Amino acid sequence: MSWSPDRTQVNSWNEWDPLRHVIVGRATDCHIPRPEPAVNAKVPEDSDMRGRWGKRPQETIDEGNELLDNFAEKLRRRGIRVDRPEPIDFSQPVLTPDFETGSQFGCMPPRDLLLTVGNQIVEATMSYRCRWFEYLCYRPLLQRYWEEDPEFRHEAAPKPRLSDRSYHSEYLAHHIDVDTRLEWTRNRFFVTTEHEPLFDAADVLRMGRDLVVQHGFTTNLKGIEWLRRHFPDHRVHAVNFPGDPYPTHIDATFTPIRPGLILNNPERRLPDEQRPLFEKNGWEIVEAARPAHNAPPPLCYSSVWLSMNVLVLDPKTVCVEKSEVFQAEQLDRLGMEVIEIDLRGAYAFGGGLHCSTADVYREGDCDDYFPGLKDPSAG
Ligand code: DAV
Repeated sequence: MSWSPDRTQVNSWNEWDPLRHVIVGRATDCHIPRPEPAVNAKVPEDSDMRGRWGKRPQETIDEGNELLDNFAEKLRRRGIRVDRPEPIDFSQPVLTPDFETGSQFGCMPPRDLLLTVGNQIVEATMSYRCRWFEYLCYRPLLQRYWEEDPEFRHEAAPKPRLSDRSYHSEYLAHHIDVDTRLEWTRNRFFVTTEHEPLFDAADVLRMGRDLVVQHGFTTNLKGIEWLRRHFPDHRVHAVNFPGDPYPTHIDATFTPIRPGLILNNPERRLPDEQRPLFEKNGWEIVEAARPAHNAPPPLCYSSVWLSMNVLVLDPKTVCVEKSEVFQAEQLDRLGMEVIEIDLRGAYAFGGGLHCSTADVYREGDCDDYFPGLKDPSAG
């Protein structure tokens, strides 16, 4: 069925088909989380966020919101429908029978939480305690889509308990040097255990009939198995990237641009034994350009590799952060029209252009981009 701006329809099978309807997050009331196992594991030893928590400085929130509003407006001017979440009061604690944490996170990166596959949007389990209730910010939108689109399947993965059994206590150590971290992640010893299924939506790349999922801090093998059982018509592939000491989300590491072309972070190379899946199916894996910055902006969880966190609008057009000149040059050379978006001042709230968006509608169907693999429904 074709797209009409007057009708709500949920449909998105991949990361590159023409984008028509998207959610863009907000920085409002965003908090730095209190210490908790999964957050501590992600914050680098030398980060200015260590030992700090509570509401972020209001002037940074105002700047972040202005940039996100401008981004949304730029997309609207290209004819894309843009919806925004409704922040809840993130100063409220999260209290369950299994854990308690004093405040919450925010709703800037919808990509982390919402996994759109065809006519479904799945609320991910998440693995940070402070993000347990984040789905509430998106419920007004998801309920509206549910009312307006009779085909829309609103799904939620089983809420995890996130008791201490979900985290490896070794990661609670006050200081872990980078070599130890690299050895742990090379051996796939991540902060999350296999006690229960856990995944963040931003660990999943949607590539038509194939879902490529990063096994790392925020997604465990049971989370990947949950996705496999939930999407029986898809082939689900686990990947991991040993050079990353803090493997959280795939979208600053492995970025598909269009059918046949994927950028890989040169410091987080896809291991040799995992490359044939792509290379034998006509995908070229290209090393991404260097980031333009030596350090992330203040109070930011993410690495400088948000340079790769681009938003593809269609197979010829891509949004790149304005200051990421090397990434823009490379994509231009690869034949893409590059649209510059000023968003670095919003990175601290949870990521870049891909993180701060979640697909609702992209044109196109569920195609097979890995023709050498057997049909998923053939069992
Ligand atoms: O490189 O720090 C950021 C990805 C956020 N969704 C990184 C990963």
